[in-house]
Amino acid sequence: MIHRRFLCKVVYKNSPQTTVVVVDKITSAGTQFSSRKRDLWCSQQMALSRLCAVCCGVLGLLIVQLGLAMSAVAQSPAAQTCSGYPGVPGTPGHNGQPGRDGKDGVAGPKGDKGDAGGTAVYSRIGVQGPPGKQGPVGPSGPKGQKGEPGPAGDTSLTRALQSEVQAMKESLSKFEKATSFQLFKKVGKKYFVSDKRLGTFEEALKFCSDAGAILALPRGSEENKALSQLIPDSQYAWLGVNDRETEGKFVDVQNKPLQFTSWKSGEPNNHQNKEDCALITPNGSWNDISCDAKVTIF
Ligand SMILES: [Ca+2]
Ligand SMILES: [Ca+2]
Repeated sequence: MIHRRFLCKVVYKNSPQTTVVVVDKITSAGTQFSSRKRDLWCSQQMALSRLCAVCCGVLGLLIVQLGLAMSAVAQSPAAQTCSGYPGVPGTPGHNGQPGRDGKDGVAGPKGDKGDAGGTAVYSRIGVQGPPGKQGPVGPSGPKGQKGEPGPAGDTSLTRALQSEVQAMKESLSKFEKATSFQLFKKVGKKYFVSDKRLGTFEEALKFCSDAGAILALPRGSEENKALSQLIPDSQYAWLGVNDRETEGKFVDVQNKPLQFTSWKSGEPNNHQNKEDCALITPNGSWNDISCDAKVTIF
């Protein structure tokens, strides 16, 4: 046996590329080798190569299709029906969220009657409640019998009380009248009142008598000053002082001698022998003038 090796040159259609294929051929020792046989072996070898290439391509396609088919089978639900060996159990999963409450069920059957209750215990006397409201006044009762006469009262005390009460009434009446005047002022224990009207000495006496008072007459320097301060500027006020009975002898309205005077220097001068009534000026000094002059009444 003789082993021969040939180099076959392959030329592809529509391509300048060529390749060389090694062809091994075993022949008998007596086989004669020729170029024609060599070309025949090469053509056979090339045909086998092409056939092998085609087969390889077809086989590749079949393998690809088989792989796709197996993949499809593995993904299809039908694969779950295939019998196989059971796998290893997995670890249990976590508990899920509790589900929502279900609907109310159907009312159950009525229960059996309960046992009889025990006997109640009551106290015989309860706690006393609060007192009720006071009732209305009842009707008058019958007149009682006349009592024994009482002891004789103190008539002197009674008269004193009555006299004091009367004095208080008169004082109150004067006070009420005094408060009705345009001017009202208390000086010491006296009240000076005035409507600041002008009038003669006689009109002044009447005005004061109607008011339950007497014409002003200061009993001291304090009262004299207080009265003078009530007199409006550039005016004068009558005093309860005159010498109508006896010239030069001045007395009050009750014909009593004066206890206090405040004559201006050079007064009383009885000017023209016509000045028998006295007045007070805003600076507190006195002067005698005619009783018919118009002077502010206090
Ligand atoms: Ca006189
Ligand atoms: Ca005078």
